[in-house]
Amino acid sequence: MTYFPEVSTKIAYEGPDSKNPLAFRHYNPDEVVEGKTMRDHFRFSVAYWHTFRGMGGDPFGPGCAVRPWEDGTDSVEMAIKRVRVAFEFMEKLGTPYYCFHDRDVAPEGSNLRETNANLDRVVKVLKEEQARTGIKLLWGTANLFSNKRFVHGAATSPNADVFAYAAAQVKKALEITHELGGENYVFWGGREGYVNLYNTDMKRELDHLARFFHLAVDYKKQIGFKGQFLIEPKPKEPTTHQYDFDSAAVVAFLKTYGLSDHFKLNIETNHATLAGHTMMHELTYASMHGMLGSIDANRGDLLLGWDTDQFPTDLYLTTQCMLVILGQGGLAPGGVNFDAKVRRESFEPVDLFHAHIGGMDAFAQGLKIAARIRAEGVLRDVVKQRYASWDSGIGADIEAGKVGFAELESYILARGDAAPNTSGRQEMLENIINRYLR
Ligand code: XLS
Ligand code: NI
Ligand code: NI
Repeated sequence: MTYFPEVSTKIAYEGPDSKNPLAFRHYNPDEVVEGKTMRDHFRFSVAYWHTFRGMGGDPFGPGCAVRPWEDGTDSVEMAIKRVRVAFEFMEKLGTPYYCFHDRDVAPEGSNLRETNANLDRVVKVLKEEQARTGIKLLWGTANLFSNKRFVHGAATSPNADVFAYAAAQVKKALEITHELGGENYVFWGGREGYVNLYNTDMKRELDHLARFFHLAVDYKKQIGFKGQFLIEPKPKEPTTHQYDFDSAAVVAFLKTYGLSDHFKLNIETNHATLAGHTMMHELTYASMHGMLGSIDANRGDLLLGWDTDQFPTDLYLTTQCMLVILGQGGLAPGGVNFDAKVRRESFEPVDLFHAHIGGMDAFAQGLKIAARIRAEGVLRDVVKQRYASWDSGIGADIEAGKVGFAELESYILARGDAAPNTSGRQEMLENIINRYLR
């Protein structure tokens, strides 16, 4: 049985000159760049929710995706069939990883016990397909935002029962992620934030969120789960203000509550831009704290102000991502997860292939460009030169903590003024980047 007859064999690498739209032009899994294969650089992952559950609905109309395998039910049988579809797709595409929310893979029952039993039946099949194909779980997560019980949030709900429910749900999600050999576990705070401050005790909600994470850390230890915990920042949507606003807010939160040893960050492009940052900013901020764990690769639309989750195709973006990722020596055990969906207008199954191929190729090209920039040291030398005043003399003394305000005053009084500044050369640097962009 094949669910994707348009793609008869595995998508192959055909090189930059290929005109075959169902081939890779840059992603060559075995090609070694900076001492590592492309497969290991990216650890590409498919997002179960968008690719196998997304039907293209938007606020103005229902989805119109053609998915011939769907029977219109939300049964466990359908969920199991969908697992076979998913693994056929990923095998043909050649992505080594996937990610899911508990509720993407199995339907909810009428109570938690039934829901968990549904999940167990599907997890058995996921495990079977993982063993058959060698495809692995990059991360699992719990959907703590769709069900109406989470209307006011989960760990930050004003209702303590909802906190308890969320804890029970994450407990189970951790168990199945562990069972499936998941390499990470993600917390994205779907409705952990507020819509207005008139009805919100922000301090109490943040304390609860921290308590929730401490409980998760405890349970992780208890079951011997060794995967990396990740928090995925997002500034808003669905809430007006989401507590995990951006990298800086998450790092500060983790440090405030004594959690920073247990978490890293999963950074998503479209969330960065919603926060008014570039992806490069968010990655750099997390990385400089040793906390860049994984990325959700996508992009927003320049003209739309919401989380459109488009597939990444911009080479400036992927080059910048790879500069930061190479700069910290890689992402493992994290990876590059396509938290991205095909446009509503791209409704045929084969569009799922075109979308992922484009994203993988854009990242592969970004990797090759970033590696060339690094090999020639153009940016490194510029940065080093720009901060040269800190390498000796007064700069070195300040960094070493050897001087105070009084000594600095004497130093400047003796010189009369600060040494002249040098140009930032932004335009020259942009021109240099363009030289590599091919
Ligand atoms: C939504 C988030 C979500 C997380 C997983 O905006 O990106 O999909 O990645 O819960
Ligand atoms: Ni998102
Ligand atoms: Ni995401």
